[in-house]
Amino acid sequence: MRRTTLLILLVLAVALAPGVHTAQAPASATPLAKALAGWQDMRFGLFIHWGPVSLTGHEIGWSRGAQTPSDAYDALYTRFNPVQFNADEWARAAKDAGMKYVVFTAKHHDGFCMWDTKTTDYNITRSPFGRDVVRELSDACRSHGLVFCTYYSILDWRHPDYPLGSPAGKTRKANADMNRYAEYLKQQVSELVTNYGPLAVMWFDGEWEEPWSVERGTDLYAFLRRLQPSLIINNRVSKARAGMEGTSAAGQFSGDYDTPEQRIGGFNMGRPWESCMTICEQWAWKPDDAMKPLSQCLRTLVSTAGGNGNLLFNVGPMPDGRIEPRQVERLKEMGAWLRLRGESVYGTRGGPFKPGAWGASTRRGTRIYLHVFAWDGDARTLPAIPAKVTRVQLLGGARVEFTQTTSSLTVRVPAASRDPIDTVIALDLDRPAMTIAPVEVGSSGKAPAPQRTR
Ligand code: JFZ
Repeated sequence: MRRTTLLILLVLAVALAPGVHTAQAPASATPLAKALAGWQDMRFGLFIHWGPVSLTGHEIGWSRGAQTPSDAYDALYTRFNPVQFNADEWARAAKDAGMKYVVFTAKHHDGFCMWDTKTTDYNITRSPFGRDVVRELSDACRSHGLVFCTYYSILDWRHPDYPLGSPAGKTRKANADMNRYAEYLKQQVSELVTNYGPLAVMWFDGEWEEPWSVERGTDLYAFLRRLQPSLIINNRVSKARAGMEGTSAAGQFSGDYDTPEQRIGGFNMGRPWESCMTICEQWAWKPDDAMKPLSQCLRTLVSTAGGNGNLLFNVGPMPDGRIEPRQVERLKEMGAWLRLRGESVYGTRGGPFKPGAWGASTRRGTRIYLHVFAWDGDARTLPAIPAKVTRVQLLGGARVEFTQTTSSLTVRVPAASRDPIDTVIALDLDRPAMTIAPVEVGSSGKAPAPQRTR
């Protein structure tokens, strides 16, 4: 009897001891987990692709050895003098857009360094401009309350030690040494983290080429994790990414979050993700590039948040250092909308209704925000949820007619009260919104019909 009691106590003690069930300490305790949750709360960031290539109007990195011969490309920096560059204006543009963080191309595939680095002379301080752009931008971001992050290309088509070259990694260099290159890369990223940090995110890219490996990625990740325990590192540090979908293969080392490119990522409550997307078509500046209409910009942001992702929205500043005025204007329009509707985006999580042509939903506390794009007359019907809706309001005021049955929810808003881009409706529930399992929304607005066998 006494032995049984002791045994029970022992089992209980082991079972209740922290950290016994999971391999690590509770996720919420680590600096990384905290940083990731805070980064998810921000939801919207500015991506900036810039360098001497803006002088040509062609794509950064990719145009080397293609539209621009490599020698000419590599000499562009000798006449790069963007005298109208003003980091405060860039930071203000991000701020006015309602963005919370900035990711800047410290080094793209062409290998040119936009900071004052000791590792190579191929950097901005050797240009006629002579100013440390990463320094000025990181300072400006901090003084405007924005979080600063760097983009860094693992591949470097110009560096003699990196085995592949332009165009697009299709040529091979004779005396390359990948081990020596990996040391150079580590010195560079440690300069960025140490001299310009703490950074919120190290946004790697260019991992797909053959010289990079999971082993090198794992080593680089550990190296950075030691330098800054709270640093968020995207999945392009490793090799697990499945093309432009940007999702990582399960069980493979893949950094801290997924990176769908030029598309809205799939609904995912489990793994953090961020869609990167251009405001026009090219990453770097291109004259008269086709700019996305405001409705598309906002619906992209809201659908991303509705799928539980972040949006990293890209501008390519001009060779004189300014962001195109029409792009600044578009960003302002997004910010104006967010100033009125931001509570339905910032600090929310996606779901429970999965995004689609109908709209999207976000949630926080006991509230669900419906973002309705498409109406059926004055109505939007959605599948039932296992919660009682206690109050319904249109963000911005007007009355909403609402009915809840065992099989569906319907909101009705007259055209005059709807926002042609996104009508946001707050549903207050009798329980925490995060307890509700994800709900598929069929094209009719009802739950999709059961799959028929063909
Ligand atoms: C990459 C970069 O190449 C691009 O310039 C930009 O920085 C973006 C955010 O990330 O995107 C890619 C990567 C690979 C291909 C195309 C775009 N590819 O292999 O065709």
